[in-house]
Formats: sequence, C-alpha cells, structure tokens
Amino acid sequence: MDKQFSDVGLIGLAVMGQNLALNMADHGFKVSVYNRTTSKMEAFLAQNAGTPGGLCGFGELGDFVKSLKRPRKIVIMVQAGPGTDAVIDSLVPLLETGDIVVDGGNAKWTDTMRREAALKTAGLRFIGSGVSGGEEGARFGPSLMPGGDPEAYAHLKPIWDAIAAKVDSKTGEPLSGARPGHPIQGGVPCNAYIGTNGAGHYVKMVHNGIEYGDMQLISEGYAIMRDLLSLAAPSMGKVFEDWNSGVLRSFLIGVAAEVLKQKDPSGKGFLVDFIVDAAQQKGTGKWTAMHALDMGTAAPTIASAVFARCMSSLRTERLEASAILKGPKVLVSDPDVNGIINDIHEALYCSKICSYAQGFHILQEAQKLYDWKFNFGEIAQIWRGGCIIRAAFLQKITEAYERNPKLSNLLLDPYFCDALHRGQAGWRRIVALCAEHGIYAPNFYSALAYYDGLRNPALPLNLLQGLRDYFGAHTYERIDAPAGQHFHLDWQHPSRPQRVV
Ligand code: NBP
Repeated sequence: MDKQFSDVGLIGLAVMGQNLALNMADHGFKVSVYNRTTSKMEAFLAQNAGTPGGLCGFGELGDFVKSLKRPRKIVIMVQAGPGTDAVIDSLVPLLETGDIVVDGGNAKWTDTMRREAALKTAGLRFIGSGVSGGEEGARFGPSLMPGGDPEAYAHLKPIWDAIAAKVDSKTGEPLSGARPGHPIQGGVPCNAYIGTNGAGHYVKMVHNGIEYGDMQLISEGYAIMRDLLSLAAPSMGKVFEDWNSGVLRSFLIGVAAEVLKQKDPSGKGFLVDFIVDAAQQKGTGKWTAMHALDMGTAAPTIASAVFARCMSSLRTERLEASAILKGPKVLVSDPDVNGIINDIHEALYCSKICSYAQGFHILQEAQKLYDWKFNFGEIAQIWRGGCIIRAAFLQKITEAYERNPKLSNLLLDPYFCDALHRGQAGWRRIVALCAEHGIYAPNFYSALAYYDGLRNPALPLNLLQGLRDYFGAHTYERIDAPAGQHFHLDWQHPSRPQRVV
C-alpha cells in the first residue's frame, strides 16, 4: 500500500487499538498505525496482511504523521492518564494547525478539558471520544460518544459513523452478523456528537457508572437464588436466559446466563463456583459516584455498586468476620421458588430503572455545570448497540425523552412509573427477604430507598435541620415562609423571636 495519505492514523496497538484499526480498514479507510513498542506494530501488520482498506505501519512517529491526509486525524488508544499525555506531548511538535487529535481511551473528562484547551493554544483540535464495547465492540461496532470542537468532529464523523455499531431505524434493535471484511451495511450508527470539550468522556464515564450498577444488581439476583434457594449454577443460568427474552433483555443478562452455565475447564463443576469473589475496578464507576457527590446529586445505587466492589476486595477481613459475626439462618424452608424468582425479576427491573434514573440525573446536573446541552433520548439510543449496557430497555428511555425532553426524572415518565407501580410489591418482598435472611444486597436496598425518597413529600430531614441549627446555628427554612428565607432560633432561649438570617 502507498505509504502516503492515509485517511486516519491510530496510535496504541493493544486490544482496543488493534480492533479499532481493523474496523476502520474494513470500512475502506486507509489506516496508518503506530505503537511505542515497534515489534507489536510489526506483529499486528503481519497477522493482518491483506486487510481490505489497508493498514500501514510506522516505526517513527514523524513518518507516521507525514503519512496522513490533512487535516490529520489521529486516534489515540493508549492507557488513559500519563500514557495519553506522553503521546500528545510527542505528537504536538509534529502536527500542523488544524490537525485533529482524538482520544478514544477512558480519559477523565477533566483531563479531556485540560488537553482540549492546551491543544487549542497550539492551533490544534481535540476530540475526546467515549468508546464502549470492549474488544468485540471495537472490532465490529462500538458505541461512540465523541465530544469536543464541533468543526473538528465534522471531519471525524464519516469514520465514526462507519465503524459504530448499528441499530434498526424502526425498532432500535442492534444489527448483528458483522465478521472480518464484512461489516454491517445500513442501520443507524450508535454514534452521536455529545457536546463540547469533555462532554463525550463525561457521558462515557456515566455509562460505566450505570454499568457498575447493572452488574451489581445482576450479582445480587444471583446471590438470592444461590444462597436462599440453593439453586445450582446452570439452573440460575436458565433463569437469566429466560429473563433475556423479556423486559430485562440485554447484553449483560445474556452474559450472566453464559457465565453461569459455563463448566469448569478442569472438570470440577461450574466455573463460577471457583471464581474468587473479589471484584476489581479501574476507576470510572468511582469517578461517577464522586462527581455525583461533588454536585450534591443523589446517585446511591451507582455509589453502592462501587462500595460493593470495595467490600468484595476486603476478602481477608470478610473471611475473619464470617467466623465471628452472626446473622440469621439464610435458607428458606420449603420456598416458593417460582414466586421468589419472579420477585427477583421485579426487584432487578425496578432497581435498574432507579439506577438509570440516577445516571441520567447526573447528566442533567452536569450539563448545567459545564454548559452542555445533552440530548438524553439520543444518548440512550447510541447505547442500544455496541456497548456493555446495551439493552432493549434503553428504547423506552429514548421514548420517554421523546415524550418529554424536559423530564425531570425518568421515574416520572408514565411507562417507568407504571413499571414501578406494578413491580414494587415483589421488589419490597425481595428487600425484606434479604434483610430477614442476612443477604448482602446493597443495590436492591439503595434503589428502593431512592424510590421511596423521591416520592416522599415529607422526609424527616426537617428534624435534621433543627439539629444543625441547634448545635451549629446553620439555620432552617420554614414551610410557611418564602423559599430561600433562612431562620435561626436561640435554642437555649426559645422564647426569644426567631431571627431571619
Ligand atoms: P491499555 O490500556 O492496556 O494500554 C496499552 C497501550 O498503551 C499499548 O499500546 C502501550 O504501548 C500504550 N502505552 C502505555 Br501503557 N504507555 C504509553 C506511553 N507512555 N506512551 C505511548 N504508549 C503507551 O490498552 P487497551 O486495553 O487496548 O485500552 C486502550 C484505551 O481504551 C484505554 O484508555 C482504555 O481505558 C480504553 N478502553 C478499553 C476498553 C477495554 O475493554 N479494554 C474498553 C473501552 C475503552 P506499548 O505496547 O508500547 O506498551
């Protein structure tokens, strides 16, 4: 292939970069590739000789840059953080005014804002794009969440539209069947311009926070079936398989079914029973929860999913405590298995609705902070294909925001409101069952608390404000006075008049 004038360049040939490069080449783009360790680039080219659009590798960054059509479009797919800064620092002196740098890694949105501003002063343009879907998504269609300079995005759009996952234009169902050299034809791309500077990476972060919530909820459903009903792994796999044809239909429910049915390769039984119960995390769920806290936004289900991973990592402490701390008897004698499974389904669906409502509420608050204008229906739409949280349910979110673009909370949409009304009896039974039998299910609890909190017109925090005013003169508002008017009482001398502060 001619080493001149590739359509796009890609730096970073680990799992994601390799697959994204092949995806772009499958769509007819000429792709120049570069990797810090040249031998990895050479091995990649050797394995993929004859790729249709064409791959072209370079051992020198300067040669890589010279090989690109202007304005140059360079996608960085390296480890987020210092690795991304190192790549940008080495690129900047080699680029020309108007060139476009795209960071497709899992960058923190504040880093993206900083990088965009820094590159602007150098006359360069920066796009921070969320890329979701892991290895398979990168290869055959990820969900893409680009943010940054809108004019720069116009140059990237044809490539991003081409390589993104596709959904059916009428039903929103993901289109499948792509294979090497044969990408999906037609359909609506799961790609949309999200907003300026760090908006794309922010939405990707919240996507990951929601993913934490989903995975924790699935695990809690499993815990109840395993510990309370004593079901074996493949039987639970069958339950998830059945659920995958209803309202819970999603990539993660399907994966849960597969994981539960997987036999242990060493022939001992089922693999899940031999996996250590300590989950790791890379940080995007924590960032979501932390930023919700920073903004004062209630996102307890997403936060509790992060804390559940922290709890899981306290394995030594848990093993010690399990021999000391007593709880109730876990097993239910003569349980109504089908009834409890139906209730778990309701608990999972209702909790999921609350978790997504929290994620969208975080987005709602963040857009005020950063002056972004999110299209919530479109965000739900681009998560329908390619990404880890892809689910039939997202179509209902798109429809909810189409019905009312100013919806203050997803729970108030008639569809979701009705689902919660119908499901809450089973959901409450599950939470009660977990409490009664000592099953750790923080996300079922916190989601129900969120629901009960949101619908409560008289929370007990009037008393709390009284306490704060008593010991710290923090003031309180009165229900019979205009909002924003603050009062303080001299609690030691209550006969003195309240002061308006
Ligand atoms: P990794 O996150 O494992 O990063 C490995 C790549 O980064 C290699 O190409 C490595 O080059 C390069 N790199 C590092 Br490490 N430090 C560098 C430096 N200082 N200068 C130049 N290159 C450097 O790869 P990945 O799992 O493919 O993920 C790529 C990005 O995509 C990450 O930001 C990740 O968070 C994000 N992401 C990953 C997934 C997923 O499922 N894996 C999904 C969505 C997004 P070398 O070969 O020379 O060591």
